[in-house]
Amino acid sequence: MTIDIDGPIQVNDGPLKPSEYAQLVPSDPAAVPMEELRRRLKDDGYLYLKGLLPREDVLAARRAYFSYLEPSGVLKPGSDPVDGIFDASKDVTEFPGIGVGRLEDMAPQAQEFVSRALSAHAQPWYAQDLCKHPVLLEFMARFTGWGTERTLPLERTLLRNNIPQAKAIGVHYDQIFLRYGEPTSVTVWVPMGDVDLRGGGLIYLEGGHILGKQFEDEFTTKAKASGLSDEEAKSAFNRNMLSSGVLTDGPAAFGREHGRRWLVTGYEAGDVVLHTTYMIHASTINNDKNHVIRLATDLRFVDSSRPWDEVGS
Ligand SMILES: O=C(O)CCC(=O)C(=O)O
Ligand SMILES: [Fe+2]
Repeated sequence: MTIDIDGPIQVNDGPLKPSEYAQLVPSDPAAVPMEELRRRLKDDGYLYLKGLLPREDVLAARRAYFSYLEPSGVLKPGSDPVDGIFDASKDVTEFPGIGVGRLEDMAPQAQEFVSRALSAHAQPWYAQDLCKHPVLLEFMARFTGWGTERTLPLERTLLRNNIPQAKAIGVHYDQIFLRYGEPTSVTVWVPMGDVDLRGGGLIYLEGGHILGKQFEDEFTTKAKASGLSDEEAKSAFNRNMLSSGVLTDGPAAFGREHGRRWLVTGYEAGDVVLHTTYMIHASTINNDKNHVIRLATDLRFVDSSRPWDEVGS
């Protein structure tokens, strides 16, 4: 990876040293055969598809989102909503992320911001036009081999805005949140807009899908050894992991502890990254020099002919 000319990549527990990260490797969906794309997801735990979706369709959703949130005062006055520029004269704590604290305890402006960020999930420009984008559905049906009938996008999605400097999601793998389903679901992370290398993008632990599976197996073995049934082991796992929802908040220390690098990149609208259910990932702190708010969503696809997580969070 090239030298940091623009400052370090920041995560929750500080900067990553250049030796602690490497490039997330892109794949061109128009040029690489499907078999090879499948092999990459299986072998690497992730598949970073450049330009899968039409850029203008992703930007239309970004524009609609920020127009919808604009009344909360989050955007720089006079800026174009599609750019999603944060009003840097305001304090980040005035714009809490989803799930941070209780609505009724917030100031009116924060309440408006969070309520809009939540109700955005139900708007047609998101729930239909983006989440059910025909290019995405068609690609996933072919890629998984489940076909259009069985390829089910879960209604439960998480559309997250990352305001500059706000805390990022900690280190986790998604099976933690999908515990009641088989581990065959695939997450599609969709950046909704361009994300600078320092703009708060998702990062993946090199070989993280193998480590995630090890965590899971070790826990299950321990739970079984202590006499728990499969179901009891699952709910013990939930209690254990979901108390915070993540393995740890700090990617830098986690990477060092496990002797692995984080795979990083800047993203463009239209890119998506698929990852498997044990793949370990986190987000970086949004340090975008132009105060661009990072917007992205996690979409999950399951085989509807198999048991899948209908109850989890
Ligand atoms: O958008 C983020 O910061 C986190 C996304 C994520 O964890 C996922 O897509 O599984
Ligand atoms: Fe995740």
